[in-house]
Amino acid sequence: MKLFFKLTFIITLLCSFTYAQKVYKLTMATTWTSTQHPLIDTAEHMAKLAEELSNGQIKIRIDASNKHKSPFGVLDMVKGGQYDIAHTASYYWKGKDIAVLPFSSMPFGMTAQELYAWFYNDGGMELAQKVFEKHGVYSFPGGNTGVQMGGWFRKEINTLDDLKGLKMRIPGFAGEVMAKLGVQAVTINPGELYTSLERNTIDALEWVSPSMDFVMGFHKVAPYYYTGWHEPGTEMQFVINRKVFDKLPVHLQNVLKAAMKIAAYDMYINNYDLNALAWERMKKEYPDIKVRTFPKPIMDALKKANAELREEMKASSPEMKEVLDSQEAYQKKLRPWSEMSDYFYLKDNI
Ligand code: PYR
Repeated sequence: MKLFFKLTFIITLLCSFTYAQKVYKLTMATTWTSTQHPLIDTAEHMAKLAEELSNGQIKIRIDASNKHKSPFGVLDMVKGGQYDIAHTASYYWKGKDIAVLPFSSMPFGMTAQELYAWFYNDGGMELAQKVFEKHGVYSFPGGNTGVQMGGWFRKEINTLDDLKGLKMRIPGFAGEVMAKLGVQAVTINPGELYTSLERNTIDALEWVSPSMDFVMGFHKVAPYYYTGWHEPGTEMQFVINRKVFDKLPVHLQNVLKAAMKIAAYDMYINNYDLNALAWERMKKEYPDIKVRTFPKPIMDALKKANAELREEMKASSPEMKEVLDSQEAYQKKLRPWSEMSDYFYLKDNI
């Protein structure tokens, strides 16, 4: 009998070793501060999903930028192994590599649905891995803002001359386009936007749209709120250190991919809701906000500068050419359907 109990004990012990699941503790740095919703929520949602879907095998600790103090250093920190993952936006790395720009958003480019279709159905994801390989990371979509507003301006912009010399926070390709029209375009990290506008370090800025702009209070300093042209569907980004990802068991790699995909799409949906609610409140509580669209000569000049810049960038980087050509061809293929569906529906029902 004693022997029977001993054997049962040994078998139970062996079984528990066999089935004990290794826990993988990962770290994530965000470009956002801990109060920048819904961006920070997307990072947290992804971490929670990864833990739940892996049955506790993945645990991700998140450090927001107020902790690690380097909002625009997160790509380097993931590459260098200080963090395993970052939640950020691809276009912040344009100074390192121009070919990263189209993975966020391009002026007059694809909307959120179109961009997601490109990522998942037309090779966008594979191109992202090709471009980001030299940066030591894998790159995945990290949540879309939808169409962004053109920004907050202290003064009304009536002519091209009004743009000349204007110091504006505007990241990505749009910053380059604005620069062609004489704007002094700068990229200021998200944690310092309000102070920069309030202290006149800049004359204008664009951040996102009502969901994220309202809480920042920009309307108290710069009352002109312009409609968008420059970021028709901006995709955030998860980057993961390649060595860390490659070492994970395949089922956990798949869990992470699923968690990122769900978190990204959930942000897109949630942000739509948050935008509508915030805009309703803004109109009611701050009727002095003046919504404007850039006059046609300015829009025409922006389109011309954008087209010229795209050709210049293609000539300067074969990788940028490959990504832009792929997006251009796909946008051309999708637009007749976008017109037939969303455009005609909304045009007749607003
Ligand atoms: C921006 O940095 O402007 C974003 O839209 C995230």
